[in-house]
Amino acid sequence: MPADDHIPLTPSGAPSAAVASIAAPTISTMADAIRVLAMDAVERATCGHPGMPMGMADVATVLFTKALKYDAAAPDWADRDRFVLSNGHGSMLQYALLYLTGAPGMTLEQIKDFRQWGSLTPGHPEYRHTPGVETTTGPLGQGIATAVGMAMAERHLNARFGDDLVDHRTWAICGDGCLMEGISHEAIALAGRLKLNRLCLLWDDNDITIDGSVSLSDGVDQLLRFKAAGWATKRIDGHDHGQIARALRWAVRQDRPTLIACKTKIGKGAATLEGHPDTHGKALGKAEVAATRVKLGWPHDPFIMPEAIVSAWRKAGRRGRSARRAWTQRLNASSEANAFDRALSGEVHAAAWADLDVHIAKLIETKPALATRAASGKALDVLFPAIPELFGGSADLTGSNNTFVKGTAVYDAPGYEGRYVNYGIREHAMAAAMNGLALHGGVIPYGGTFLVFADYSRPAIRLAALMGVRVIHVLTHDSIGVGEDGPTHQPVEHLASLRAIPNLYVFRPADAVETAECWAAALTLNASPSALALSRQATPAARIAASVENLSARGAYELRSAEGGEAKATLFGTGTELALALEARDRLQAEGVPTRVVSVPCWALFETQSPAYRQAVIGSAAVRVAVEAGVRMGWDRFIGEHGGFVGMSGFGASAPAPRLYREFGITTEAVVEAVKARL
Ligand SMILES: Cc1ncc(C[n+]2csc(CCOP(=O)(O)OP(=O)(O)O)c2C)c(N)n1
Ligand SMILES: [Mg+2]
Repeated sequence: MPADDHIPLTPSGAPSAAVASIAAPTISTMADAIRVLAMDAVERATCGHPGMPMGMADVATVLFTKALKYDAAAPDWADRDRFVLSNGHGSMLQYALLYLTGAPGMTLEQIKDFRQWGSLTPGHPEYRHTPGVETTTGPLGQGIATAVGMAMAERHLNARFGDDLVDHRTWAICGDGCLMEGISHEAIALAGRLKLNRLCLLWDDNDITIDGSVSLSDGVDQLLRFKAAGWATKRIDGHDHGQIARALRWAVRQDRPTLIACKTKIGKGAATLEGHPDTHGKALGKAEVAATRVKLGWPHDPFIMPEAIVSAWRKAGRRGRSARRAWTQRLNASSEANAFDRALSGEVHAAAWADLDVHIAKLIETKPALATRAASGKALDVLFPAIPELFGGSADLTGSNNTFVKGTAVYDAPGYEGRYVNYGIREHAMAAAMNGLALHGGVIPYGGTFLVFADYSRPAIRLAALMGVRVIHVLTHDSIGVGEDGPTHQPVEHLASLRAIPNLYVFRPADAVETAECWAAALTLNASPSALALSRQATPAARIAASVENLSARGAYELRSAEGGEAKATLFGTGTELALALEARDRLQAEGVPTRVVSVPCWALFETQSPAYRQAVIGSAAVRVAVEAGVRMGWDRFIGEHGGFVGMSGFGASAPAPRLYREFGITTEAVVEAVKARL
């Protein structure tokens, strides 16, 4: 770490003298600039969270002026340190830092427009929206687990490309709320087990949450908790710049992840409200703001930043420039440059598609009856070696999820070269860590669990969709086909509830060919997460004719046309129930009812097709029936209000799968009957 002490430290908590500070900015006056910006922006917006930015201004100032490796003008520099604000309600801390250090586009105007339509300064930090924001935060705790994923990616890419190209850290700030959320438990246990020593968590230990004192609801010894999970811990005064700087240097030396408990006062600097929960989530008010200016010795009007302070901050924002230039030279000289750039671009190697085509051609020829989870495993056998960025794992269901490709090294300390993560029974942290892996770049994460437990990952899946990151969820055991494990393990509403998430592509392939196609489609969707719903039980081959096109990527397509005249009925099906639709069609055809079958592996992709294509696929047959072993919600889009639906209307039960299908009436006969009743 370059020694960079051009900015003098001031004694702990010493109030800064306005005039002197402007002549020679100190850490104190630079931190006060954050405080004032946060307080004024919230005041102008009439809403927001001034307390956290004011409380953590000192820690953030020391971090950004002395430890963080970054070049504010180049927020996409691949070897930058990552900074995550897990307690995203403190967004003004991040915006103030971005403005002061000189991040692209972050002007004072943007700060004035805090929380307004179209500004770069939304209520909570949003990835893709604001250059320099590494991840979307706001749902407390997510940022911690996302940071774990970033730190995981860094170590893996370091193993692959070496110190010359990958050698950075992940710093995350979190609050009491983040630490109370269950996801923190999963995430810190995983990080501790993996000995992610490039990860440092700075806890805003202010003893305050919205309802009042932390002690109202929590008495955990957090240091002990982190220690128990394998972290190194330290407690400091979060307003003592010397202690902060020493703690950051200490963190860098540890052989495990680090927690720095920064004892702070929420709303530090506020005239009368310092330490008060009222500073958490509302504007301080005119009188308090004025009194705070006096207390801080800050004579400037709102949104007037003294030249000297801005210039000291801009200098800090350039601290990493020479390191970045040296890095660029190393990259240009490296024999790995192409592979590195390609990995970071997220582009899938063309060879993978060729290999997958061969695989699909073989499946068309051999027509295996396979569980789609097994078909997924076979697709991965082809894709994994061809795409060195694929980075898999499972939440302790590896054998069930078919996520492990034989011969793959497991990701672990000290080498981290492996590409398979034993996430443990931690669906939520797995999903959030996968977000961090994808956000970091250079890897394409996928991870497995049962579809029913997607509920445990849902908040992170939602954030992936909101951020537009490619994360692939392998969700097996996708219906009552689970069988004997019973209704706790049988998803019924999950397809509908996942399909409701914008920008999440839910795939439910019907056979081995569709499964391979869905994998290809998911990998191609590089600004969206995907969820592959896969069966436990075997299902016959539905796609028996070769096709040059990836038909699943259309979302829905006509699999069998009607014979002997215009179609009187259209049957829609997904996953293992498509086979029932196909059998029902044969029976109806035999009885003289021309019937077509439409396979619907991905609703969301279907919605992206042209109106003419969609109309043609839905067709004009008078009778429309859908079959899916889940709830009806959403299917009226295909079958209309009067269409027939063969599926579930309540929870499942514990019994062998064939019996369950019979008992719940999801059968070929039921599909045939649903058609006949409407002819
Ligand atoms: C998952 C989740 N639950 C609830 C909230 C609403 N919320 C925002 S901040 C907060 C209190 C957080 O306390 P702390 O992290 O200590 O923040 P501080 O007041 O110290 O800034 C709550 C409950 C949220 N953002 N996310
Ligand atoms: Mg707090």
